[in-house]
Amino acid sequence: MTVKLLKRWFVIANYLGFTVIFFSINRAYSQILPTPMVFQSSGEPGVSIADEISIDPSNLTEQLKDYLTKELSSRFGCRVIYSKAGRHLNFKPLVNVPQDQYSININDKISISFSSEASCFYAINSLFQLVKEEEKTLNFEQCFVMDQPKFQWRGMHLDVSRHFFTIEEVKRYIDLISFYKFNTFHWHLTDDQGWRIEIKKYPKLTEIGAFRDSTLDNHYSTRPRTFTKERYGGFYTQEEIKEVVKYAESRFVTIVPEIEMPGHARAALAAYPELSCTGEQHGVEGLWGVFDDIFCSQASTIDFLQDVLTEVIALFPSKYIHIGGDEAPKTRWKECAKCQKTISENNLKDEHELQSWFVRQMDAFLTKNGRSLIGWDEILEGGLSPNAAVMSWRGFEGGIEAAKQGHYVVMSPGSHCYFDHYQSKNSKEPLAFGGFTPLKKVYEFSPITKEMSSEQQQFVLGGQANLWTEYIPDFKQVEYMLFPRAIALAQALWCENKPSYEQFLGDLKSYHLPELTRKKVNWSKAIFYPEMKLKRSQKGVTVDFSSTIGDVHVSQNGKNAANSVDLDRINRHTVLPNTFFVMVDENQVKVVSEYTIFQHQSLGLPIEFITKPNERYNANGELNLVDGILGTLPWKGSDWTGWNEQEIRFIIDLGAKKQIDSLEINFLEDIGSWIHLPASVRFSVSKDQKKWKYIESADIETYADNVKKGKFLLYGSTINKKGRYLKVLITTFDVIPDGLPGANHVAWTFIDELILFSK
Ligand code: TNX
Repeated sequence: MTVKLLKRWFVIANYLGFTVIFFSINRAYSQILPTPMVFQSSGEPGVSIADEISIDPSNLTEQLKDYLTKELSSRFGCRVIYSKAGRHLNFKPLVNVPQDQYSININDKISISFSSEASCFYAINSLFQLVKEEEKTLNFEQCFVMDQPKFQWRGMHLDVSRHFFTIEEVKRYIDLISFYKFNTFHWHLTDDQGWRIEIKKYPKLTEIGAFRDSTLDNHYSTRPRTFTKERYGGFYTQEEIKEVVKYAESRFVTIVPEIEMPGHARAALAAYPELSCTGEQHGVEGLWGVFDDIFCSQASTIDFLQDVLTEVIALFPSKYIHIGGDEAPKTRWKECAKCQKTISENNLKDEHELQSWFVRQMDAFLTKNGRSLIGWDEILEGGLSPNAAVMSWRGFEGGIEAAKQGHYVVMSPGSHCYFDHYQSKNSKEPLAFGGFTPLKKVYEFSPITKEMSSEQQQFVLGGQANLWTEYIPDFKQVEYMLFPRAIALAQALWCENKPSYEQFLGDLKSYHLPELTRKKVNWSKAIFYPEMKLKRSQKGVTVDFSSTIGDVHVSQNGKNAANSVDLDRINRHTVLPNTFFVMVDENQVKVVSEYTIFQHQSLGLPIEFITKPNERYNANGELNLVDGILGTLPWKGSDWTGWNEQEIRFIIDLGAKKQIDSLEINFLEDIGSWIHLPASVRFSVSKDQKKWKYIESADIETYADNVKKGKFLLYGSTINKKGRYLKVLITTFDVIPDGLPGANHVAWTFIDELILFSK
C-alpha cells in the first residue's frame, strides 16, 4: 500500500471516529473480492467464534438479519444469537459519507459501519470472506476494511428466451452475483425464441409465445443445420416475477427487465401476427440470429407495447426499463404501407428515423410513468430520444457518442463483456457463440475510456456483462460461462484502483475458486490450461508450455516430456500429429489438457505478409500460418489469421531453391460471421524475388469431408515448379451479396495453416 493511500486511510478512519490502531503492514492485499479500497491487517488474532456467534441487532434491518442468519448457519454451521449485549459483532450507521460506503473494524470485536442498507450487505459479504475456518472455529484476524464502489451500475444479464431458467435458478444467479457486489440484474425476458413473462391483457404471449417446436442443436454457422424437434419453453407468472423481484431486493439487486422491440419479436408475433407488417402467421423461432419480421410501426402495435410496459412497470420497481432496440432489419418496414404512412405522417426521413420515432413513443410513455428508458446502442440511429440511456454493446463507440450527447451510458462492449464467448482456446471447450473473452480480457475492462472528457465520463453509469444463452442449454453451463469471469468484472466495476492481474489470480486461487467449489458452482478451469507459446526455430518451431498459476507437467506417448519441445520440419509428403498432455498442478486444482501440433514440410518457414492481416486476427504474426496448429472448429479467433481485404498477398521463403509440388491452404467458412471462402487462389514462383513465374490459376480442389463439416475448406493446389519463393494471391468476391449477413461489405478471409509439399 502506498504512503498516500495510508494517509488517506488514516484521515478517513479518524473521520469515522475509529480508534486507529496502526497495524504493521505485512500483507499487501486482502482476499476480499472485489478488492476493497483499504485493507489493513496485522495478522494478529482478533475474534474467534467456536460455535455460536453473538450479534447486537441494533441498526440491522430484518432483511439483513435474515441474510446474516441464513448464511452464518448454512455456510459456516454457526448458531446465531441476537442480543443487545452482542459480544462478537455490531453495526452502526454512518452519516455524511459517500453512498454505499462501509467499513469493518476487527480487534477483539467486529464493528461494521455502513452508509446505506446496501453497503451493510456489502460489508457482511466482505466479512464472510475474512473468515479463516480452523478446525471448528471461525477466526478473524485484526484488520480494518474501508470500501466503496467506483461505479453505480454493476450489472449482469441473463437471456432466458433462447434457453429458459427456472425461478430457483434465477435466484441462485442473483445469489452468486450479489456475493460479488453486483447490484443490477438485467433480465432479458423476450426474444424471437420465447416470450417469458405473463402479461394478463395478452395471454397468448405466453400461451403461444413461450413455447417453440424445435431448437437448433448445432452451431448457427454449421451446415447442414440440425434441429431437435421437441416442444421447448416456459414462462414466469406475475406471481413468480414478484417473488424474484422481492428476492433480488433482499440481495440489494435491482432487476432491469427487458422487453425487446421492434426487432427480436418473433415470439410475440407468433402469438399476435396482426402486430407484424405482413400479418403472416409464423411459429416461435427455433433458429438463432436476426429475423426480418419485426413489430410493425402502426398505432395498434404502439398501444400493445405500452400496455405490456404498463404491466411490466407494475411488477418491476427499477428506474430503468430496457426496450431492446437492437438488430431490427428494416426490410419489412420498407415495403409496409402502414409503416410508410407513419413515416409520412410524422415527416420522417427514412426507416432509421422511424425506429427512432418508435423508441420515442416508448421513451415518452416511460417518462410519463416516472421511469427511464434504456436500450441497446442501435437506438442512437436516427436520433436518440430525449430521456433515453444507452447500453453500448457494439464496442465503446455508441456509449461515447451517447455520453457526448449528454445521455447516461452503461458500457457492455462485446470485446470484454460478452460472456457467451469462449474463455479459452482449448479445443475441448464446450460449444459457444464464438469470439474469445478470457478472464484477463475481462479484468482489463474499464467502462471509461481515454478518449472521454471528464464531463462525458460523468455520464457513464457503469458496466455490465451479457450472458446470451443460444449455446447455454442449462444452468450448469450458465455457471461455467459466468465464473470466474464475473469476479473479474466485479473488480473492473467496483475498484477505484484494481490490483495487478497476478494478485487477483492469487486471491482467486487461495479463496474464491475453492469457495465456488464449496457452493457447487461449475466454474470454468480455463485459467488452469497452460499457456502454449510457439517460436520459430532454425528447423521448425519450439513449443513452450507454461503457467503462471501452477506447476506444469508435459507428457507425450505416455512418457514425461520437457516443458519446451522442438518440432522440426519433416522431409516427407505427410502431416504428422504430435499430441501432448499437459497438467497444471496447483495444490487445490489439477487440470489436464490436450494439444496436438502437426509437423509438416513448411513448419516455421518465414513468410512475408504483403497484405497485413487485420490486427484483431493476427495472433503470433505470420508464424500462425505455419505453426502446426490447425484451427479449431467452431473457430475461436486466434488460431486463425484474418483479413478484411479484397486481395491478399504473401510470400513464403523455402530457404533454398526446391521443386514445389503443391500447397494446401485451410480456409474458414462462417457466413454468419461474414467469413467467406475466396473467389480464387493464384501462385507465382521465383528463385530471387525479381522474376516471378506465374502459375495459371491453380486447380482448386475441395475436400468433401470438410465441406460437410461446414466450417472450413482445404484447398490443395498443384504447383509443380522450381523456386525458392512462392507468392500467394488470394482474391475475394466483390462484396458480400444481398440477403447474407454483412451484405455489401468486403468479406473476411480466414486461414489457419499453409502446408507446402516440395522436394
Ligand atoms: C447480439 S447484443 C445480440 C443478441 C445475441 C448476441 C450473441 C445484442 C443487443 N443482440 O441477440 O444473442 O449478439 O452474442
